[in-house]
Amino acid sequence: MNKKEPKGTAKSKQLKNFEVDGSGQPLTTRQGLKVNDTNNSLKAGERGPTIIEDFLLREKIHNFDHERIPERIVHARGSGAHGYFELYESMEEYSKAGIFTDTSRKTPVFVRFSTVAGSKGSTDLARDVRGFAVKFYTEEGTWDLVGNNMPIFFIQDAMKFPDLIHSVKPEPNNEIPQAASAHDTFYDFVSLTTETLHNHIWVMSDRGIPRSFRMMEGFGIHTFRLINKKGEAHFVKFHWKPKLGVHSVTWDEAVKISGADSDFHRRDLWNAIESGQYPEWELGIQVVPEKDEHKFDFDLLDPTKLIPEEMVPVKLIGKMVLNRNPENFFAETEQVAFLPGNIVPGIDFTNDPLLQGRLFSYRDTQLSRLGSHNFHQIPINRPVSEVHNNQRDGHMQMEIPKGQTAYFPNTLGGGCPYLSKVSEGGFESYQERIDAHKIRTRSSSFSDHFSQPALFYRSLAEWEKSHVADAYAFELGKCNHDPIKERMLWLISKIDTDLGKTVAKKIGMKVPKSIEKPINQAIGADASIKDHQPGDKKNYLDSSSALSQANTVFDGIATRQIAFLVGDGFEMKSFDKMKKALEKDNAVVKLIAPHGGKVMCDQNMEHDVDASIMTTESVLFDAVFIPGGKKSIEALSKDSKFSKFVKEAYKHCKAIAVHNEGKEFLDKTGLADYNNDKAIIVDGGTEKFIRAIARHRNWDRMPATMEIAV
Ligand code: HDE
Repeated sequence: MNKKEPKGTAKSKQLKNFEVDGSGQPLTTRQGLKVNDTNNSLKAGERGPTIIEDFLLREKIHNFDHERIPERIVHARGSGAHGYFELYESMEEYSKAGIFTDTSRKTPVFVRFSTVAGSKGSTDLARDVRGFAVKFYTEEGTWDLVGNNMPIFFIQDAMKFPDLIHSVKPEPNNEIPQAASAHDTFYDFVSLTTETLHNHIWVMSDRGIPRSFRMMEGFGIHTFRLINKKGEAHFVKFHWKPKLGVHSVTWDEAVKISGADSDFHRRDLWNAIESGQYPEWELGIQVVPEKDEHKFDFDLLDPTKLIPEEMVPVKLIGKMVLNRNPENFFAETEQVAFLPGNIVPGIDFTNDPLLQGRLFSYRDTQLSRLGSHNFHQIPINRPVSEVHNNQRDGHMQMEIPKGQTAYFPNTLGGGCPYLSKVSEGGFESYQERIDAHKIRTRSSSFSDHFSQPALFYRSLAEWEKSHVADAYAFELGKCNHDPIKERMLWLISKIDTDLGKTVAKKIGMKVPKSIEKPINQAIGADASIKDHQPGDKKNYLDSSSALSQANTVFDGIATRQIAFLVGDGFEMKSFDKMKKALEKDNAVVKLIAPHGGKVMCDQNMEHDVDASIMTTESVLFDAVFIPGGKKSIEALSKDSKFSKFVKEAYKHCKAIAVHNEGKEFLDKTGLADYNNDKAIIVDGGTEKFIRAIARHRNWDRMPATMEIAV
C-alpha cells in the first residue's frame, strides 16, 4: 500500500515554515540590519569607555543574558528524535481514533527520552526511571503518550508527587547528591510509603541502567480508555516493545560510563539515527472490556500495578520508527511540551488518581518553563491539524488572528469557527456515570503493596536477582541513618525473605523482626493514614516471563560497538575477515590503538585510528576483538590500559574474540580459565563471535568476574 507522506519525517509542516538557515547569508541584527563588526563594542577612543549608544552590543548581550529557560522540574535531562508511527491493522473494534483505524497513514511523532531525578547536565547513566514521551501529530489533533520505561509508578495519588520528588532530588541543605537516589531522604520516604516498593524494585533491577534508549520498553502506565464509533469503551494499557530487545549495562559499567562519556545515551541515539540505523518500537495494547474492570486481584486504576501479560496478552498493533535527529536541541528537544491532557477522539482518560493530577500539572508547568501560555505556538508544539478558536493575545502571540469576532456564538463572523458534531470528529468526553461522596481518601483496593514487587522479583533470572540485591546494598550502603536502613530491610524481606537477608548481610546489618509500629508512628497513626498501610501479600501468578530481560530479543548485532585493539603490525587477514562480517550485520567497528592518527597493518596499509587508548574506555563498547600480529601484540603489551580494557570487558560479561597472537595477549591478562566460556572465542569463526555479541552478555560468567580487579 502506498502510505501517505509522513508529515513529520521528511520536514514536518509545523517546523518547516520556521526554519532559519544562515549558510551563505550575511550576519544581521534581529531587525535585519547587516552588521560589519561583531567583535568590538563602540568606544570613545581605542582605550576609552563603552558608549551607551551601542545598540549592537546591547542586543547581542541582551539575548545572551536570556538564553536559558528553567529546566524541567523532573525529567530535565533528555534527548529527542523525530519519526513516524504506522498501524498494522484497523482497531476500529476498540477505537475510532484515526491513528488506530487508518492503516494508510504515517503519523509523524516526536519522542523525548529522559532521566527523572538529575539536572539538565547530569549523567545519562544514573540509576533511575527513564521517561518515554511520544507526541503524535495526528490529523485529528495532537496526542501525547507521556510514559516511562517501567510499567508502574512510585505513587498512587498525584498529591504525593512533590513529596516523592523532593525526597529523591539532591538534599536541600547541601544540594547533594546529583542524579542519584542513594541517599537518606529518598529512603526515608520510600520506607514510609510502601506503595513505592514496586516501582522501586524495578529501578533496583537492570531496567534502571539501560544500555541504550533504543533498548528500552515504554509504557503509558495508567489505564486509559479506548472509545469506538458506537461510543463503547474498553480499558487499555499501552506498551512500546523495542525491536532490539531490552538490554542493560552493569552498575560497575554505569559508574564508569558516567565518567567516560556522560552523554552515552544521547550520543548513542544520535549516532544510530545519523548512520541510518533507525530505532524501532512496536506499539502494543492490553485491552480489558469494561465489564471485567473488577475481575483482577488489583485495581486497574492503581498506577502501581501492571497487568501481567499472562492475564491479558499484549497485542502488537503498529510500529514507530525514529528516523530524524532534531536540527536544534533547544528549539525542539528543550521546548517540546508534553501534556497527558492532549488526546484525540477515540482515546479517553480513567479515574486513575495519578493521571487525573497529571492532567492539571503539565499545562501548569509549561507556563513557568516556557514563559507564556502561547507555548502551543512554538514550532515543535504546533499540531499538524488546523487550529481555529477565539482564544486571543497574551505574551508571545505569534499569530495574527483575522476578523472582527473573537467570541461564540456570533453572527458577525458567520458563526465561525463553528462546533463539530461528534459524528464529524468533535470531541466528547466518555460519559462515565459517577454517583459518589466527595471524600479525601484512598480505595482499599489500592492497599496491596507487596504482591507485585514479589511477582517481579520471582520472575527474574538468577543474574538479574543478584543485580537487584547488589543495587539495594549499594543504595542502602550510601545511607547514614540506621533506622531508615532497618525499615528498608524489613520491607525488602517482606517482598522476599532471602533477598532481605542477602541485602542485610551485604550492608552488615540484620533484618529487624518487625517495625510496623515505627512506620505508623512516623506517618501519624491516624485511621485514614493507616489505610495506606499495605495489605497481605498475594500470589496470583508464580512468575511472568515478560518481566525478565532474560526472555528478550537476542537476534542481531546492529549498532553494537565493537572495539578492535590494534597496534602497528596487526594481522590484516583476521582483522579484515572479522570487520567485514561484523559490518555486514551492521555492527560498528572502532579501531583502538596505542596512539591516535593512523595504524599500520602487516600488509603495510594505513588504517584510521578511531580512538587512542588514552581517550577511550572499555565500558563504551559491547565487545572486543584482538587480531594477531606479533608486533601489534608487543605494542599493546607496553600500555597496561589495554590489559585493563580486556579485563573490564571480561568482568562485564562481554564477548571477546582473539586471533593468533591475540590469544597470548588474552592469557597475559591473567583471566580465569576461559575454555568453557561461550563468549570467549579463540581462533574461532566470525559466526560464533556474532552470536555471542547478539546474546548481549554471558551472564554465566558472573561468579568468575568477582575475581577481576579493575
Ligand atoms: Fe511527570 N512531569 N508528573 N510523570 N513526566 C513532568 O512536565 C508530574 C508522572 C513524565 O520529556 C513535568 O513538562 C506530576 C508519571 C515524563 O518533556 C511535570 C505527576 C509519569 C516527563 C511533571 C507526574 C510521568 C514528565 C516536568 C504526578 C509516567 C517528561 C516538565 C501526578 C507515566 C516529558 C514537564 C518530557 C514531566 C509532573 C507523574 C512521566 C513537573 C505532578 C506517572 C516522561 O509537570
